[in-house]
This record gives sequence, structure tokens and C-alpha cells, in this order.
Amino acid sequence: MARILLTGAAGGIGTRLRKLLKPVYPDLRLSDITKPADLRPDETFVAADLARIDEVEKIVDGVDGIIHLGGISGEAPWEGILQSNIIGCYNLFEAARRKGVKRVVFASSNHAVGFYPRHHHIGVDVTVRPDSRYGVSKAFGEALGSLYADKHGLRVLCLRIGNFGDKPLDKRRLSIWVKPEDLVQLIRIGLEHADLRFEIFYGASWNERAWWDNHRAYDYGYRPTGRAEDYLEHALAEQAKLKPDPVGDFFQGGTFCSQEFDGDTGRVWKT
Ligand code: 15L
Repeated sequence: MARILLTGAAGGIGTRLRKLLKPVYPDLRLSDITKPADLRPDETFVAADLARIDEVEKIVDGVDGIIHLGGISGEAPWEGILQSNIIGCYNLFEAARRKGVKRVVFASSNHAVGFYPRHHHIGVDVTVRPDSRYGVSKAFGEALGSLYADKHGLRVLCLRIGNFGDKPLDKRRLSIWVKPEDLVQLIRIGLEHADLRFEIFYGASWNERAWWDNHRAYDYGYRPTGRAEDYLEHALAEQAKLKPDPVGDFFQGGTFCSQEFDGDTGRVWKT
């Protein structure tokens, strides 16, 4: 893999990943709508608005693989999600096809399936159950990836990222935490593994309380190094500071489920 494009390079995950990816892919092109504040002289940055296909074609031109983190990274009003995550994601896959890019790693999210209750253990073969407009945009991106893989031969890996960071932030995150170095491992499978055509993996470390069956990632050689239980005390202490959230605490997606919730709790409890 010679030249790699990282979209969303100025965002939370992108800022951290840039530093971990540069030694692996020295010819790394960074993009975002605004320049990262901490851009170093040895980094290459090209600004682009994902909602404009002409700009997306420019950043995609000449790259072998794309790590697509770009877009809005949480729940937001529809217009923003539509422009950045729906139109932006379409533009990314379509520009990749037009420019002959070989591989795309798409940053999906656990929020594509956030309305599964926590007592359900799910794989990647379940029906999507988004918990937000943001989650719907991630399910859309996975569907686009599948289409471009089947119809145009693009190799695509969708990563349903849990919670990225140095340690699990609370009880929920003990089940979904992903250590930055483990996310890099997963991305490298997407960009380099010879057998990969289209897959969805969970972007999670070795979490004993996981709600997800991530065996497909392990089949491709994934060996996470982060262990959530090592941070149990910290996570439970942080949890104790939070107010109870009957809807959010029941479902995998947490506050993304309880936000704007005016559904039928009696019915959802039975799911
Ligand atoms: C996500 O998809 C978000 O991008 C991130 O900000 C967190 O909210 C994370 O999920 C999570 O579920 O903790």
C-alpha cells in the first residue's frame, strides 16, 4: 500500500491516528474541512468539503487506499448528517470508483446497531438497529460499501467503532472500548489483507463484557492488545458519577438511545 488518504484528519480519532499511521504509511495524505491545528511540516494536508464531489475527487486522486473517518461524529440535526455523512459518504465511494482506488476502510459505528439491548450478543449478520440519525448514516455507509464491493470490486472494510481512547470511560465503555493501537491493527487488515473483499468488524479491543461477536476480525488475524477489565475500577468510579438513564442503560447505544426518546418503553423493554 503506497499512498493512503485519511479523511477526518482533524477530528478526535483522526488527530490521534495520524501519529500512529505515519510510521506505517509514510506517504499519508490528510484531509478534513479545516486544517488540523497541530499539523506538522512532514505531513501533507489537502482541505475538502465531503459534500462536494469535485473536491472529494481531488483528494482521492492517486491514492491506493482510503481510511474514511470524515463526517459528523455524533448525533446532529438532519441537514448536517445529510450533507456530511450521507452525501459525503456517497461522494467518497463514488470518487474512489472513478479514480480507481483499490480499498476503503469505512469508519462505521456501534450506533448502527445501538438499539439492541445489552443482554443481546450480536454478530455482524443482524439487521441494523440504528439509535440516531448518526447511526442511520453509518448503516447507509455500510450498505454503500457493500454495493461498491459487489458491483465495482472495491475492497471494503467497515469498522463499527465502539469507544476509542486510552481507557474505558464508564461501565458501557467496558463492553465497547477500543485502544488506538488496536484500531490501527484493524485498519491495516482492511488496507493490506489479501483475502479481504467486503467485511464488517467491530472496532473493539479484548473486552470480556463485549456484546459483540467479533470472530470475523479474529479470522483475519486480529489480536487486540487492550483489555478493558484492566481499567475496571476507573470505569466504575466514573459510572458512579452519572445519573441513571433507564433507556440509555438498557440499550447498547447508551445516551444515543435516550436522546429525543419518546417511544413506548413498555414495548422496547421486551425486545
Ligand atoms: C461514536 O460513534 C462517537 O463517534 C463517539 O463520540 C462516542 O459517542 C462513541 O460512539 C460511543 O458510543 O461511545
